Amino acid sequence: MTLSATELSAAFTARFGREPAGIWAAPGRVNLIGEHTDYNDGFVLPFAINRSTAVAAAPRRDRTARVYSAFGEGSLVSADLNELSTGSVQGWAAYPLGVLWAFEDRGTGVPGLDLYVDSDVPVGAGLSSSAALECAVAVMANDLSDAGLTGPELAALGQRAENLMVGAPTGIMDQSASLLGEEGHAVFLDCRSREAELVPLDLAGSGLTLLVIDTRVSHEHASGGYASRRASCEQGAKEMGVAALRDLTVKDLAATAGVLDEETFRRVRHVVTENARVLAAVDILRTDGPGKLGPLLNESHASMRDDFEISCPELDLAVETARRAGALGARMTGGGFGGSAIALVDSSAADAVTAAVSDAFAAAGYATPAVFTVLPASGAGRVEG
Ligand code: GAF
Repeated sequence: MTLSATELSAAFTARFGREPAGIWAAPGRVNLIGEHTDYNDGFVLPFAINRSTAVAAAPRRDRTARVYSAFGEGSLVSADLNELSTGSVQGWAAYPLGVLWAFEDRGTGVPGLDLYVDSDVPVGAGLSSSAALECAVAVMANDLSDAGLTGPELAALGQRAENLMVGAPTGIMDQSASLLGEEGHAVFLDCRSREAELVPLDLAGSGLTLLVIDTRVSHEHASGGYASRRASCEQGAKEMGVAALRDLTVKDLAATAGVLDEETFRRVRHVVTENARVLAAVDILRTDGPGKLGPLLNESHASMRDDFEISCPELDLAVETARRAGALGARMTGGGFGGSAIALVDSSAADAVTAAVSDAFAAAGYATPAVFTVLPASGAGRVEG
């Protein structure tokens, strides 16, 4: 959130003419490793970041939901809770109103609401600004309706809002990271069983910095690329006779090559090897610590660039330049086709890597990237004070 709790409360009052009942916030996420594995029932290792979306809220006596976002020129969207149905809201308000719809749709009634949204999670940067907004609304609605839903249940509601109201066929990773994250930890999630485990990720204590390089190339999950990769994975699983690509191991790949067409084989190879890399990364974090993750990050990027084909020239330049300037490892993070790369660096090299990436982008004629540090932070909840 960009505003303090006091400022957000005052902004709510200025907009709606009364005090909010409370403020709730949910973080964006960086995915350390495990890309496009979540909707294949696989493994992911994201962490909640120290950038969040906050919602000041107060219940209303009627069935109206009004949601205001200060983002851009500011906009207020109003809807009748009784009229919400899949696809009935367009634009940014589909995320918050989609969550309220998902509550109602499962039989958990929510009150009419006034909401004021504030965020410092960059939009379109692959850091899950959408999940942050969904999860902030989800924890708020959970509290104000006394529903008592668990983090995994709220994550599923956020995903449902995104799939059915927004129309983006995304998986469960982002909402899980935003809800289940803890300071100093990554969230190791089995997307089939939905079991989550916190794995220590002590960057500062290891003398490391994790840089996010936002290429400013915007991505859009509701459009073609993401959905077509998901369709290829489902096709591959079907042709291999498994419920999901999670059921294939690296040893199965040789046999797979003879069955699938060349492109589907590469899509499948990415998911199967990426799952293995997540498991290896968890082992490394538990034994050697984050300083040894570099090679896995690099392999993951190559797999996304060459096999899954979801990188872009700006992401590749960010990753290659960061490595040449001394990063231990780097990869694109998130859904791809733009957004951000991450670079794991010795803290002493952070400035040099940042400068090298900025220079390389200028030399290539690309927009100036935003390069900043993130830390593993706590998940969504009520903001005190
Ligand atoms: C996006 C989606 F929302 C996630 O579910 C996940 O599939 C990710 O892309 C790729 O790993 O963030």
